[in-house]
Amino acid sequence: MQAYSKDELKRSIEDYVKVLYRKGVSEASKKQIFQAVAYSVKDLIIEQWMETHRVYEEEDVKTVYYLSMEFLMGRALGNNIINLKTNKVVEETLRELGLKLEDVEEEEPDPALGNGGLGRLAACFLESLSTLGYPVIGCGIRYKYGMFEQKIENGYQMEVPDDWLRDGNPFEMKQEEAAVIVKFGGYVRMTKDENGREKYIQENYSPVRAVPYDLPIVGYSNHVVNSLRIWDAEAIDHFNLDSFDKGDYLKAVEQQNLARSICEVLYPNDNHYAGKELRLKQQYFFVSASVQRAVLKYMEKHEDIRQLPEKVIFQLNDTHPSVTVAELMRILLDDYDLSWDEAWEVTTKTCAYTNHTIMSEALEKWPIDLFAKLLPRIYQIVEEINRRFMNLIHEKYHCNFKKVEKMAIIYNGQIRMANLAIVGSFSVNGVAKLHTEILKNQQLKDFYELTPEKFNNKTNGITQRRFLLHGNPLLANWVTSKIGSEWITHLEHMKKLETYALDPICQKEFMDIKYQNKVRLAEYIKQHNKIEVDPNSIFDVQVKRLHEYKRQLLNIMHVMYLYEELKKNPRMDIVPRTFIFGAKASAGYRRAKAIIKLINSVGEVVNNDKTIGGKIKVVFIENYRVSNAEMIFAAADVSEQISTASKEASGTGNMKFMLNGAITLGTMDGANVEIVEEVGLENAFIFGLSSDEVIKYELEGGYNPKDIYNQDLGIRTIMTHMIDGYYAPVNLDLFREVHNSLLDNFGGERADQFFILKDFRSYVEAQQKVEMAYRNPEWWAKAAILNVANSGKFSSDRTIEEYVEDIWKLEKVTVEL
Ligand code: 7GP
Repeated sequence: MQAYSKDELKRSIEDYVKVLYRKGVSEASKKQIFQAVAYSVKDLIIEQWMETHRVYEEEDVKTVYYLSMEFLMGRALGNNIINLKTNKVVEETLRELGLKLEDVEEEEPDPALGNGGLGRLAACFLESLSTLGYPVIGCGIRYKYGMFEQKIENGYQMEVPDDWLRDGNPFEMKQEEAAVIVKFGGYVRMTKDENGREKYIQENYSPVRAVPYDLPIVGYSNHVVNSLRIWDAEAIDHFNLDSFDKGDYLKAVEQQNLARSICEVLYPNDNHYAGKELRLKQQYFFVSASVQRAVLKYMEKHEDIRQLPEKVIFQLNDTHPSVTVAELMRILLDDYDLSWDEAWEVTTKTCAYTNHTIMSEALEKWPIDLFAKLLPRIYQIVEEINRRFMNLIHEKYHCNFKKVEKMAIIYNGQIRMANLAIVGSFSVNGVAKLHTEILKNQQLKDFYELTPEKFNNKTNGITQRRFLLHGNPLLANWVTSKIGSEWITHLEHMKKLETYALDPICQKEFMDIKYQNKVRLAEYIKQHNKIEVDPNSIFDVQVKRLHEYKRQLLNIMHVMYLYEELKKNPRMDIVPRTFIFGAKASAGYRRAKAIIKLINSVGEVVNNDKTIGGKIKVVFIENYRVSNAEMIFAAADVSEQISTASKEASGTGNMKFMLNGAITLGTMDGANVEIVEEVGLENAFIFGLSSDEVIKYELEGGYNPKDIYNQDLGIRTIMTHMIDGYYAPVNLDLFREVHNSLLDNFGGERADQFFILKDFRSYVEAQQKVEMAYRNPEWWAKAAILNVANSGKFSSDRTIEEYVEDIWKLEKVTVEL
């Protein structure tokens, strides 16, 4: 079937409700209706999915395998029906059944197989690849529990497991016949084959069965459906167990447990490395399964494995899948008998690596003993890669020890995954211009000097299908009414909106839409937070993972400052402001959790202080995730992008805000730099140290925040209120660590390492400019429209075309039905 009429869809929903739940539509719960609708939609997708596969087979296409530990997909139903262009039919059919599409969409669990930027970027990329008609397989892990659900209790974050598969996932398809075995542990035995060639055989290992589940990635209105392939681990069938034959009961049970544990849970760290053994198991598990499958698939149609790079690319999403380099080598050496040089040639033409952070605490390093024990054959190969690479370095730099220290893959008892990824890849890219420059000139300087041709920039992007068409239908329709619908697949067309930016009628229409979206968010806040916020106030929003470098602390300190000013002068004339936060903290990140508590404590005091007449409100949105993000972006006036310059590799939320007509208040960091380049400095609020200044201070060992503290009464007052019970009457120590971190060196950590006090006054000034600007409605409307109009560059379609052109070299396909 190609499309549904309303009657057909109605019948299909009725059938599914009956078959799945033995019920009629009127008796079914909303959740059951969601399942029935989703299955009906899947029936439409299937035809296109099969046809896409057929074309891929027939044309023997080159495919990119996008290897990622995280895919933060967000809900599928709403976007699938938009991309299938069947949303109107679904909406009307449901209405006739007495249901609202929005309510049915709300029943879908929000698949959260990712933490933040890196995982969401992967999701946008897959959607763009389908929309542009390029062959991709997203390869990841089918975590049983995704990102935890955040509950705020008494101002504290609590983590609740996210059992997203409880009711089953209607869109997924288990692919039993594509299962492969992944081997852990044991030892490697060397023998010789009949030609006297050395062979390495892993023995006495623990096998795990990797079974893929495929999810459809529907392109926009082009019949292309790619797959996200997420792997689940199963124990080997008992009766096939070697060890059972030998009566090794314990080993059999161990293998059961290994399989059970691997895909149990997503590690909730963002921009931070925890070094857990289970994490390495996860990495090797999904990498080995994906690479094995890719090679098997290739060999179905080709004779010579040495031509693999003509049809296959492995794109490594950060270093989490870096073992790909060694796993591919293993397969080429051990299974296909290539020589080392031949295998290395293939590998380094197939792998490409993207770096997503310069934060040093995110650098993955594995202790040799742990690594070698878990992956004995892979370790041998990494050692050999390192040995040969070190020879090269010694030769080139005449035994310069500094070079060895920086560039070695194995050093100081540890395996450095970034170095492995760089050495094993033909392409290394950063995710925004500034970030790539910092990689080349600082972080990865030595590698850049050795192989400059590998380095390139791919500024991130976002999909406008989800973050405007689905998330903000009012604005999407308005844009289409002005400039037509080409923007949906060619975001650069937004530029045509510029001519409307000065038109008073258009300005009013635009601001009315913003207002309605603010009303929608205000209702959500009323319902979830029991706080009344005024849709006429400025919605000033910071939503992203909680991290010190992202400086939510700077934001809330400004709120504390403003509150002090209001207390001193309750009649002070300010434009009412609603400060909106949303952020999950990694479960083990103590200081981040304290900052969440601080935000909530400040909110508690400010929101309930009658003397300030409701001029400022603070709202912390619980359980920030893709689904509520879509609504939040649509309602924002101010986009807070205030990371310490140099620390945010790109940011992608900044682009989503811009697309929805929020104005950036930010530092010259990550992709903010390019946002300003597009929209103009006059249509953004920029403040703070530049990345060069930050880097300079860091090289000098930091700065002394006490100088600022001693001179600035405003800062001193709010800091004192962190520890005098003003916001934490029962426990004066609650925020002491946060407070002290701004003033004192501690352990190896510099005082105020993220330059909060240093940037504070500049931030306050920028906030005052925001206030002034908002008082001029014409100016604000114009600037907001210009932000939308100049967001064209930030479509992930543009980013993907650049990857295709410079790195992947894929051909576009067309799928006809
Ligand atoms: C993030 C970066 O922090 C963010 O700036 C960027 O926009 C995003 O990747 C996509 O490129 N990094 C992570 O989420 C992360 O965990 C460590 O990086 C591996």
